[in-house]
Amino acid sequence: MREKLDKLRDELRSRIGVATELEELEKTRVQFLGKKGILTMLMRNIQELPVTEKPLMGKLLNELKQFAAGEIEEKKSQLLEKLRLQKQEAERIDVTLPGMRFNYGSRHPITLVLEEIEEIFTCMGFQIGEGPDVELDHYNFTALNMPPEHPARDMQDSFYTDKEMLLRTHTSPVQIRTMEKMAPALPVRIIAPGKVYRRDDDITHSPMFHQVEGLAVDRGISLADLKGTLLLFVREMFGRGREIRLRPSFFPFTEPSAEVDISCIICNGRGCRTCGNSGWLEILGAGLVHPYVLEVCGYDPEAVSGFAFGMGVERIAMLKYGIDDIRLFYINDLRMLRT
Ligand code: 2NM
Repeated sequence: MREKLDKLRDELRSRIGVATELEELEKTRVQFLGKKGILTMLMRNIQELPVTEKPLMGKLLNELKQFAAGEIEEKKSQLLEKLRLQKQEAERIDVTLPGMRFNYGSRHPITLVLEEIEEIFTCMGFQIGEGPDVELDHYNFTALNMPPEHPARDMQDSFYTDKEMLLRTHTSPVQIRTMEKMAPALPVRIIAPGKVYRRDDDITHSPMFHQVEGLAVDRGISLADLKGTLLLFVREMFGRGREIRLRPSFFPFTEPSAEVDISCIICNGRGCRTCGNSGWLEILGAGLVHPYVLEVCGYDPEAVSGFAFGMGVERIAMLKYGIDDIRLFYINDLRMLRT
């Protein structure tokens, strides 16, 4: 019997020694210590032994059971520790690996140019004015010296929403509303940035685009004030060396009126494809506010005068960023938003 226990102890030792998995170890435990395990059975059999052997065998068997339980428990914690280390290794984070790249948001070129124009004019003392995109034709046309029969009011050119309302075709109605509200207070110095709408669609025209218009009204405002203001703006916007020239033109709401050119930002005036070999780029319309417009708005054209100008934001952004099709601004091409 003693030899048998020694053999069992050896077998247990080697079984535990080779066990590499928890399941394997558990199987061994059940085989030796489970309800029907070898050691449990032997314990029961002690009843049948001669009374002289019982105490010794009982003692030896108990020792073996305790030994088995202790060894198995120890091996179990070794295996658990091994598993824990494996798991930790597998989950280890390499903090030296490059991080995930985010797609940062950025501002659209139209927004950038708009903000740049606003910054330049607010630094010169202009306020920013706003108004509705859907306008009364009174503010969009009539007050700007375009009476009901005027050709620019053609249904073919504008988006009317009903008989006397339309999507504004320029931001001038903001200037009209501002003068109307302020009159007869002086001076008026505002710019009106925003969306405007015209029935037009090709590589240089979009049915919705952005304009900034400016207005200054005071006693003694002259063409010289207009030219000086625009020269300052152009040199801030396009660079110190820029020149401008004013060519006579016509708008119903200004008299006299002018188209304003800047020396070509590509060739510096020498002549290139962008400026059509002329050395000049047309970027603004301007003039002295027509006496009729001042009068409609509540100012005395005998006592005050004003200059006004307007520019297309898309056209400036196209020149500045070398974009050749206006529609590229509106198709949500992400390249527009990468710096
Ligand atoms: C332009 C050209 C010339 C203009 C005139 C006015 C107002 F309301 F004061 F009469 N606002 N903007 C104006 C003048 C706009 O855009 C090419």
